[in-house]
Amino acid sequence: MITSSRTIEPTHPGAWSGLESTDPSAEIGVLGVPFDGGSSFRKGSSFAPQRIRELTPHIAPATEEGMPLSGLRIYDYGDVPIDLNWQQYFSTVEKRATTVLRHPFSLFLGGDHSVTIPLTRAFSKSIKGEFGVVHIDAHLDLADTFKGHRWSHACTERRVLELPNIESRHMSLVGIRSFMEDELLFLADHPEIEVHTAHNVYMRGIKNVAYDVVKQLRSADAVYVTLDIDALDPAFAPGTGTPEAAGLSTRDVLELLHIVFSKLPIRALDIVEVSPPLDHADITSVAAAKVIYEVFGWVKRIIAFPGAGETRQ
Ligand SMILES: [Mn+2]
Repeated sequence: MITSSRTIEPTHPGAWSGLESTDPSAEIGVLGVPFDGGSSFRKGSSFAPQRIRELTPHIAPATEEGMPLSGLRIYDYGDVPIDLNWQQYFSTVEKRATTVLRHPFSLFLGGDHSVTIPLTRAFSKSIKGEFGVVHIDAHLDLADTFKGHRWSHACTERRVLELPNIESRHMSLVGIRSFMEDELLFLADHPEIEVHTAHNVYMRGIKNVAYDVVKQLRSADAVYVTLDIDALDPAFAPGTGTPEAAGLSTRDVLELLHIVFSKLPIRALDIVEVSPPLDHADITSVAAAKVIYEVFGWVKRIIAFPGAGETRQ
């Protein structure tokens, strides 16, 4: 007979599975940006940083292929407290993110997708040379304005393309399956922007798409990845404000990230639009957490301990 001493208590006490560190030289800096004032439809993403952190004591500190995450240190800066003056808030987010970006790798937890605007502004200033963006999303977020606003979550990548050290050919969008008319006009003027629709991913397979992304961004000096959880099919991520049917699987996103992390100089990731109040049984937060822990594994292998070896095919 096999007996188990396991209980429902967390088997890995402490946030981030016990990997949390107060050492400023920690490999990973984390910052929560609980702002959902840029959402155009259903809100609730302001609760995501808290919910994702709450889940982490229950997650084993290892990758899905069994590589222990021990030795990796995570410095959590907490959340940027909400300010009712959103312009002031975005400038505080940018300032805080600048500090976090001193770590070899930064993880930002939204919030809605508008938070990527101040985050990429900080990223743009923090790197030497040109940067590129991998935007994984159901939506392009390339509107110049949306419902009268330039800082809506539908305008994120238009604002990113206004930054001084990004060329539009260094933007790759994956999982897209929703288009607005002005976005289509913008894309017609900018054929160098790479769009991989969800249909394209389904037909060609995520591996081929991932290698196209690598090819597109290879000459960038640093890469920022932004993951809108609505890139996933609502079956995998129902808890989000603007769901779109017929999306990517969690597996697609993990395989895509695995390839781009191993081939491109990725220095930061944000995960946005997880909305715990709209979720069911934490499916969406758990998907976000899975992605985060695999990213931790890639950071350990690629940035923190490059000799740790490859465990995946
Ligand atoms: Mn989206």
